[in-house]
Amino acid sequence: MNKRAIITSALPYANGEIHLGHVASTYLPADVTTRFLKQNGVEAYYVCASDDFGTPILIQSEKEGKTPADYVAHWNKRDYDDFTAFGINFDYFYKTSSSENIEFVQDVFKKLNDAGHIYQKEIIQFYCNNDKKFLPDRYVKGICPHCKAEDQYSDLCESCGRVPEEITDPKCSLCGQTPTKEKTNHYFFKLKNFGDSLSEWLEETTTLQKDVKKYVQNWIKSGLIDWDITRDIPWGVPVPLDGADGKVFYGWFDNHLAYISTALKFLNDKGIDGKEFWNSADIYHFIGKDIVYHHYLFLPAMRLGINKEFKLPTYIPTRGHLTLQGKKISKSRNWYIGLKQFLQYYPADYLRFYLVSINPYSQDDLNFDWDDFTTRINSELIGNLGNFVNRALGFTKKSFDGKIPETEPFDEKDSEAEQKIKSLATDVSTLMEQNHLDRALKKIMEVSSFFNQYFQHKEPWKNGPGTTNCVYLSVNAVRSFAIAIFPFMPESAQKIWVQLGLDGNVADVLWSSQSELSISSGHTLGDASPLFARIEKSDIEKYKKELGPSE
Ligand code: B3M
Ligand code: ZN
Repeated sequence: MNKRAIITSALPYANGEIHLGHVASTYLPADVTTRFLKQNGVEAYYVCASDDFGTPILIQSEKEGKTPADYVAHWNKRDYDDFTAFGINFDYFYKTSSSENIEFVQDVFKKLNDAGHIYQKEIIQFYCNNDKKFLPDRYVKGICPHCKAEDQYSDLCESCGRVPEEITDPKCSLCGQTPTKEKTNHYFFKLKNFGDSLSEWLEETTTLQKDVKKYVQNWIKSGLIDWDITRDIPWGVPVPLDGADGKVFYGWFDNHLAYISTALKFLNDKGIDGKEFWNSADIYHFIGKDIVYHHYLFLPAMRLGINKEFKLPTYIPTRGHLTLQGKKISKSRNWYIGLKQFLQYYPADYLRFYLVSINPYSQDDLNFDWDDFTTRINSELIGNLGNFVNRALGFTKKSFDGKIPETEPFDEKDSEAEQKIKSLATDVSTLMEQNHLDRALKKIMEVSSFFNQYFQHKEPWKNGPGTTNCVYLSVNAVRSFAIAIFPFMPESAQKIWVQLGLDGNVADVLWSSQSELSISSGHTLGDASPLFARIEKSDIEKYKKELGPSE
């Protein structure tokens, strides 16, 4: 394992609240991974930033009568607060509109320009005579020229995932009228130049997700197109060239560079050589499948274009979209659950447990379902893990006054239980290292289920032979689970830690130590308190009714 890592997740647009769809595919898997790496002694830093530029943000700030800077500052703070309440533990959360990022982006642009990867071209821009404005990106809808899907935005086809060069049958997405065309000068990045080097990089980077790689390779084979990287709007990183007055970079030119500029800012402020760290670390960019094109082509091509001055990604874990009760999430149709709202219903760990459980390391979509959520929390989290913790600790409290008794020679069942503890760290980390967070969590739950059966089989309440072994092994298993579940459910892990009467923070305990039986005879447990509370069906029915159009 590389002893250094930088982890990022797709930067949230500073343009609205974080909802369950956002956290499922990127922020939660990134947070779980970072916590796991830190437990393994890796110097890992999770950095993120709000994505502040772009046309939609400008328009929205105007609508609300705010300056764009004030508008994004509001969402930057709100998003950060919501993430924090959900246990997303960024080492640093910054913004793409930071002076450091602006300077960095301009610097990268100059280097690309000097290396001959940039050219100017007069282009025709859509203009809406009704709305009296240029219509970049999401302001034009039409038919995708690649896959012929209808009703697609001009900056990204949601059906085939490609960025259409020119959309067919364009319509203004604000008023529906057919726009006219106007001439303007734009700067282009020669993405076409990078076909071979991108292919090579994909080929040699064996840590990248196989299924995603395959179709990106196909895109390259079918021919890349150069990329228009400027816009005629007053909100963005200014193009640092004479004669480019009033032009700014397209948001997708500057936003992913904030992964680097934010990491540099954070590391340099800590007194670490940021660039040296970046280039010796494993680089993880967690994303959702809708931005594969940007992260597997634009981002690496730009780093290749500046001679790999900053290392290319080691991992780009890509996951599918979350649907809600089987339907596509939509804010306008009120078919979504805000993160903040959800956390008023249930603790963060319930949602973390559920979303990891249903989220494979693949691009398959996943579905949040209130009934499934209830079942998984009540019968798996509470019925299995919570039940075992309560039984093991509760019984020790009641029958041994909370003090771990002396053991006797182990019988076969005891030895099997001991072996489960000893192999837990490796069994789970193998899956974690392969990004199979869902399977890793499932593995822990399987071992917890084994211990429930073990406890049941031993019948310690009868106080027969082997009772003390059962107590000793069960309490040690509880300690192992606390360490193992920490990346997934940090709050509950710490609660268990305190109930075990152990000092300090479970966060600081080495991952491998979960395979030790380090709670010895004579140790006294802390105070017990209920870990989880069951979900009531009646509440769920209420929450279901809050979705959809309000009558
Ligand atoms: N702000 C959000 C998205 O398209 C976009 C991500 C930027 S990552 C550099 O999911
Ligand atoms: Zn398409």
